[in-house]
Amino acid sequence: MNIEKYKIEEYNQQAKAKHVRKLESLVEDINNYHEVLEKLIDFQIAIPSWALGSGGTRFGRFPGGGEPRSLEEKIEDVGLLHALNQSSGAISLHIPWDVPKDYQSIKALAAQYGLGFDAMNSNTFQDQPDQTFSYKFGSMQHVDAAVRKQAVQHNIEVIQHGIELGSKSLTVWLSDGSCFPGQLNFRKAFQRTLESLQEVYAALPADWKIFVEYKAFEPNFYSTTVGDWGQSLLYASKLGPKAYTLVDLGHHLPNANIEQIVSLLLMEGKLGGFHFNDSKYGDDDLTAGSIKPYQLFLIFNELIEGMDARKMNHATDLGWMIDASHNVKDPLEDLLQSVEAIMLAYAQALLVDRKALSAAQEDNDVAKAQEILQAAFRTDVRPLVAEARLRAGGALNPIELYRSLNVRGELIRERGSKTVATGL
Ligand code: PSV
Ligand code: MN
Ligand code: MN
Repeated sequence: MNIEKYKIEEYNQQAKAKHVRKLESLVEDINNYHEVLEKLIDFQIAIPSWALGSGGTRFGRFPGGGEPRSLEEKIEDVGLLHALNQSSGAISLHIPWDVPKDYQSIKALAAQYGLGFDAMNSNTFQDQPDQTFSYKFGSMQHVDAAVRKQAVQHNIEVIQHGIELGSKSLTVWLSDGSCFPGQLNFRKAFQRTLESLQEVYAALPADWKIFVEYKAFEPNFYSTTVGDWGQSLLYASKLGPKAYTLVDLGHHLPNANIEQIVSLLLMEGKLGGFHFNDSKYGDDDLTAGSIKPYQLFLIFNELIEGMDARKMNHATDLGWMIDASHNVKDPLEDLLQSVEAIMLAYAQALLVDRKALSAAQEDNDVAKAQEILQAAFRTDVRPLVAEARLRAGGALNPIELYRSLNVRGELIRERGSKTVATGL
């Protein structure tokens, strides 16, 4: 399915008067309006291929129908999102779920929708049917060198797929760890993992990055071998300049101060990118901004502060990606909501009066500092984000148009109601 340009324009035409009214009153108070608008237009958030179907829990799964059955259909779905919001210009693939049969035709299809290929993801947390050794007791940390070699080889294959597609990064998330005290020698596990990662690092092209994603728990519940940002930073530092830490918002212990982690990783030049999602309890993979929108804003506040201090390009110097799962919502609607929440947090953080904040901090004026942050956070920036979308050729309200065009109904008609997307 395709959403033709004229349908977006028609929709925008009838929604425009109301939008302009709201925008005008907001713009009066923003002195860097054009700069903010341009940054919003440039900002793109990659969509994970595995989030296009209904997720599930270990208790069950309730698919909604019309899910993508192939890599081609996953690209088509991201194309639909991008047509609507003009902010989802890349897809992130997970191997072996998304092995391309023909690179040229996959690349051509993505280009047709204006999409690029974001970070490639390897998978050594599941056993595949044709695999020689099991990852039951880990992959890169495994006591058996043959298992480690298999995991390294898989990652090198993932890099090779990525090179063919024009991706520039590899994200490695390892489920390695232990379930019980005594199961694992932490030092040996770390060293074996490091050696395995070094072999993968050696296979990276010169212009590639490797992102080391950390996670405190699950599926191992006693220890995780890349368990937190400290461990990830250790690996990334030992690996070299192409290695960075990746922050997935759901991978921390409760109440972790993620914005502070972000600030320090940026200071060290070792923040690589993000997996956006939200959570109340653990790695819940809920819609970004659905539970803790203030936290998302505070993270963007530190991102902008740190990126500007290092003169980094907001849009291109870090990897921005969603990593979410949808148990009860239409996955495409959920992804539109996540992208919108990320854009809103980014826009609000762009409005922070940085000079005044810095002065308040230097004066120990705690109340003033809070007033400054919350003034930005409480600004309704929805018209601003909508205006950026409008100028980029997207829809003023993507979900409203998605529903009025009955996109899901059309996908069910084309693909059927009993489809299962590959992924988790
Ligand atoms: C693990 O929880 C994770 O966040 C990693 O990024 C995986 O690659 C992804 O989920 C999908 O399983
Ligand atoms: Mn993740
Ligand atoms: Mn996760």
